[in-house]
Amino acid sequence: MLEGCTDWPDDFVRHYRQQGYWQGLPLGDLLREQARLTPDAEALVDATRRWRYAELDLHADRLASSLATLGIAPGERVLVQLPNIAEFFSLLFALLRLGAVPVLALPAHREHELRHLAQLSQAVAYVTVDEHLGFDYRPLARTLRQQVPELRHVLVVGNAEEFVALQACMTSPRPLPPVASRDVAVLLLSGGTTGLPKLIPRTHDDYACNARLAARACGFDAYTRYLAALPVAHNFPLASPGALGVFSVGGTLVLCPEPSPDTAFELIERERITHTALIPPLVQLWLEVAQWSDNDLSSLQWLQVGGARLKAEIAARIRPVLGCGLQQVYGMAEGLLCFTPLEDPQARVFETQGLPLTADDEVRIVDADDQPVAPGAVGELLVRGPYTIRGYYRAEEHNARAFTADGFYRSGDLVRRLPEGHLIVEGRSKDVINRGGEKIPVEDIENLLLSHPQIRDVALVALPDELLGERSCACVLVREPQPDLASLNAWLRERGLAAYKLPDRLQVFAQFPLTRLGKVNRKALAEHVAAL
Ligand code: OOB
Repeated sequence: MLEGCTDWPDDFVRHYRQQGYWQGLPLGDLLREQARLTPDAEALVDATRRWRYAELDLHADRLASSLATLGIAPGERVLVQLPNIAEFFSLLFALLRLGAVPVLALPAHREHELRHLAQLSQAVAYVTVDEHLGFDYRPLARTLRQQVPELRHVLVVGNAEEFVALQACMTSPRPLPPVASRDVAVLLLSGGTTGLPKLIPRTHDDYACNARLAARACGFDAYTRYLAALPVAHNFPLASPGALGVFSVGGTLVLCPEPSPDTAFELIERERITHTALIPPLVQLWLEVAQWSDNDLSSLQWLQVGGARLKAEIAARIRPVLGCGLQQVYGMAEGLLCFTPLEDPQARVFETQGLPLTADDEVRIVDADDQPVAPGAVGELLVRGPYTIRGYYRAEEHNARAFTADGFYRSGDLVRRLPEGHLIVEGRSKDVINRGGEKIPVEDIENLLLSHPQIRDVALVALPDELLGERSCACVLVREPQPDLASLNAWLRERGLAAYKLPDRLQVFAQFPLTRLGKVNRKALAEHVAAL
């Protein structure tokens, strides 16, 4: 296994294989197999292209050969920052076939995030796009290359300027050394941990299991036409079941460049979309617009919603307004996925976040002393299973806290379980703000703010919000002259922070309320600001 990753103990490996969770096939073969079975079926549609399975397969092979010729070797990491375009998938499968490991950054990430990811992963290459939604990624590539000299290659989709054009990497396919299914396939970004964002190593075996079984739980088949409205670098639209779930059954993936209802509704109508996935604030937006829209959304069968808690009142409006069923999804890039079963009664679907995907997802709900809570009581969810990691990448110290001695992942989510096993997410014990599904790592932003000359101390807290569920507020002790929110955010942008992490609000304090242990009392701070 890749150095810096934690493997499952042998008895678990045996069990997961015996039960058929791990099938011993590298993810690159998932596409190969589909291309063999249904070469002419439509695999992928984006703004300008329609690729059949055989074409996607060939594009991936050619790109894999070109990348090998460039000198990218098995096990090396490649930082990938691509929007929802066809090349995301030709590149993903190329890297998987090569045994090189993609590090999947989001299009919204900027210098602050990318530098950290490149350094942590010791990436040898960065792949991006010329422009997307009005942002030019090439200056970012230049800065990154200066700051991270280990980045030997920069490849750009579109007008590459001084960099290598990805579309020119098209040598004829040649045989590549085999890839082991037990090895790491991708490094995903964690949404929620203390300190700087962590990388999540997902193996071929476990990630294929994730996608294949999720596709089954969601009723995907060869007739499924899935709209990827969320950025496909995220685990939800990528593999839960998302794109990889679609490919595992020979369905069609339609890539939406951005999730606005205007763009998405056109595609739903034109492409006869059957399934899509959203985070809760987008559901509200879609519901608003759908009431006035002329688009025909009648092909839509299921809307999957996850990433943050969906309010029951909003859940109840989905069928009347959009005309499709709701499936709640509670998941995490670290592994565990829960889905409300398709046949569940409405009340259960509105009120719960579903059942764990497999019988071998071992869920424990514990109190502050790691003791099981009474049935039905709220506690922290700990989980272990065939597609839940045993450790973050190169994070030995953090892993000692984030995992129990017997290998359970501490999710930091507060949940309760109904007698039938459905989980309900009630809150959180980890230091993350969940801004409508987008996760803000509190400590990272606080450290950045502490380096501002006018800020003496800071606590970033979550405030309740109608639309997003939570918004961020920077509570600060300042030096004169006091900064205002606009100047502070301009300063954070200059440091290359992704826009969704910028504080929504700034509140200046003379002193912070403290807990009895002398720590900043974040709860009191948040309550104080919310009441202002
Ligand atoms: C998904 O993955 P991440 O890694 O961005 O974030 C995971 C965290 C969870 O630990 C939980 O705190 C929160 O997001 N979350 C939810 C939720 N789904 C995720 N909180 C309440 N209700 C839900 N339905 O967000 C993710 C990954 C795969 C599928 C779906 C979501």
